[in-house]
Amino acid sequence: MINLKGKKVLVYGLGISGQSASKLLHEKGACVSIYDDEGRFSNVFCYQKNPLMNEYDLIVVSPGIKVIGNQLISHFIMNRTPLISELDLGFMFTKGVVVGITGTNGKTTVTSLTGEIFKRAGKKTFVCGNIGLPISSAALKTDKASFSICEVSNFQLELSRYFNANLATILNLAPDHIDRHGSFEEYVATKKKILTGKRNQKVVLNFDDELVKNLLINKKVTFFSKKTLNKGVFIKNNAIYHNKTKIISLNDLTLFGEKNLENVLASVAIAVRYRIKPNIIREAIINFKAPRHRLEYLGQVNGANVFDDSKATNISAALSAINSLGEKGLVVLFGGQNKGCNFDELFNKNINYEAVYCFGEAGKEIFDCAEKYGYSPMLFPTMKSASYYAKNNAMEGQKILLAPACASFDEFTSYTVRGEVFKEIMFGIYEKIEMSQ
Ligand code: UMA
Repeated sequence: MINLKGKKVLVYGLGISGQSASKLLHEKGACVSIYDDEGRFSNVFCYQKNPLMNEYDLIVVSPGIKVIGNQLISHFIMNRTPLISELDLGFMFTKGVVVGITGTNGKTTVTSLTGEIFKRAGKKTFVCGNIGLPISSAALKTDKASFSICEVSNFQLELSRYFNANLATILNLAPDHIDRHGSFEEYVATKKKILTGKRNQKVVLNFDDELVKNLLINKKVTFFSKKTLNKGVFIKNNAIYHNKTKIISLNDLTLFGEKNLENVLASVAIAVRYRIKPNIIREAIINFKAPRHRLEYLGQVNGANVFDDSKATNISAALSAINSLGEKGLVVLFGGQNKGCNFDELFNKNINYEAVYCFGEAGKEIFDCAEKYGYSPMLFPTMKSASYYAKNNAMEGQKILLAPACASFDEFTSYTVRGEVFKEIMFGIYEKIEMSQ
């Protein structure tokens, strides 16, 4: 743990992470300055109008700030001022066990479910990180007996040097956030930082993901798999097993789809590493309610079933939603802001989509790609217009799926808002809001 008393620390970026970091630093006696490129905090007394003019002992960087090409960060690197991520700061002051969960898809579900299992086992549990509660906020509440179940994003790992979770897991790896990292290789290298290689780190990896499976040769790895393995956490006789012990029958799972099966396996693999009893794990899984906007079943419109997977912000997540639902009667809504991904994979698998609606900033690119593979897509300026069209043309037997394969920021402030608006359009509420404004 570092001594921050009297140290001059600049917090860069004042979203929820920066604010939590500032509070923690203040409580630890640091002399805190803040800076945000948007300048909207310029009235706060410790705001620095021009941080380039000052010297600092430490810079704490918020996850949303892209390191490459950032003038301020380059300046501090040149000056040899230590830079750490908010994740590092929070970790340094977290007591007890830290479980770090990363991967391209499923992080939030695994973090929530694992948290529920640990809580049910009577452990003092903090569910934190990218899921919404910054680790800096949870840190000072932890003690030796605590378990911090922390969702870790590649953004948080980018500048991280000290985060060393007692248990680390990478759930899966597929192209995502290429716009931020420059290449898939760089993205994978960033994710891999969660596996510090320290001797006592427990590691949980996905045996079914070739890239993840081969990341580490470590005796302490626990693998999880949808196939039957000799040991680890796996499926046998229509049930989830840990080695020879049956944990739960697949018939008792309440989460929907193949991807969620992987998520449950991952949470079980984490729980068994801390010797949580099978009946506790089982009860937690049965009582778990899936986080919103992840292949969430919304209901029926004109006999069509409607699903919201607004969280599917990359190709692999969208494909996994499609695989879970099956192609019969599938009407898909793709679009938003491209994160540097190539859309071919959505169309080169011969999936028999009933209709493809493309929208937003990346709409034309997706539309062209779909046409290239012989589909007859339709192009809409926004998700809202595509959703209205899907609703007005909904028919019995269809499955209308919002799985955009893109970020939401061209039209919305987050994937959550996108999902809410989709639901509101599909079920009428949004029309009322618009009309009354
Ligand atoms: N800012 C700058 N300069 C920049 C970029 C941003 O000054 O170049 C400022 C903005 O003006 C704003 C602040 O930074 O005032 C925003 O900070 P931030 O983007 O780091 O966001 P936070 O509010 O701190 O939220 C972050 C995560 N957001 C991102 O990583 C973009 C949240 O994940 C996370 O829940 C939260 O910390 C708590 O840990 C969101 C996310 O989209 C949900 N994550 C990505 C994902 O899941 O794919 C990685």
